[in-house]
Amino acid sequence: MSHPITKFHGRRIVIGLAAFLAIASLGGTGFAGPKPLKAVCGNGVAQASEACDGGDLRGQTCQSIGFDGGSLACAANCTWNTGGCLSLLRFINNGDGTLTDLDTGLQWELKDHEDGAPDYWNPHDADNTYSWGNLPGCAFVGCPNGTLFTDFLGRLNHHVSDGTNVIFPAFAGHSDWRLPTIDELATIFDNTSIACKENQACFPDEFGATSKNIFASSSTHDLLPAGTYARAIYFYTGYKPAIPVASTAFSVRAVRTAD
Ligand SMILES: [Ca+2]
Ligand SMILES: [Ca+2]
Repeated sequence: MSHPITKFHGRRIVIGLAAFLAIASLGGTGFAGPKPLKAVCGNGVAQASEACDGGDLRGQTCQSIGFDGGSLACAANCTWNTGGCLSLLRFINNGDGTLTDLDTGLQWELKDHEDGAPDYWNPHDADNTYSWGNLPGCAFVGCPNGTLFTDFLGRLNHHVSDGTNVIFPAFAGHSDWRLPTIDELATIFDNTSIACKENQACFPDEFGATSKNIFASSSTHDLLPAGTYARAIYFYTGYKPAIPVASTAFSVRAVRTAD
């Protein structure tokens, strides 16, 4: 006949062993060594192939993954949300009324005083328009004697020196400003810019104040008589018309090759 207390103790031992085996079979005790955790998107911990999870960005920022700056976030599917990151830098504003395009190495003139009223004392006034050439007095058909050259570029490149010291520096310290070729001008037509969508001035947003009309290039068209039509771009559509060089309707944005 068994003792009641001994019998009670035996049951406790059996129940405890069963519980141990049940837990061990779930792999949760660690007795068999750590097992890799299955990645669960949404648990706030970036695991395995998850780029991120919730607030766990793995220590990354917009800049560390190649953007200029801004706020990096994590999307619901544990991939980067770069909507708050700043786009990659293309233009540098030089702080002297110009900006430099790192893609092309061209330095562009910025415009100002966009108010519908031209001011020819200020060659940077966005509302000014000029003629290209073939005006009376030309030594050859289609010569560049329009106000683009004699007034606009003349003012930008005006430079005074006593032979040793610069008395009057040209615009932004350079006297090699020129009209862009048609291909150079086309590199800054940007129909994805906010300005283009809002008011059809299809320059990159970094360019700010501007006309949206016919911009002259230094290139002439092959329409005859040769040299009497300039190649130009309508900056509200991107269309490239041939405009008689004697027209006074040309807007202009000067360019030079950056140092
Ligand atoms: Ca996770
Ligand atoms: Ca103006």
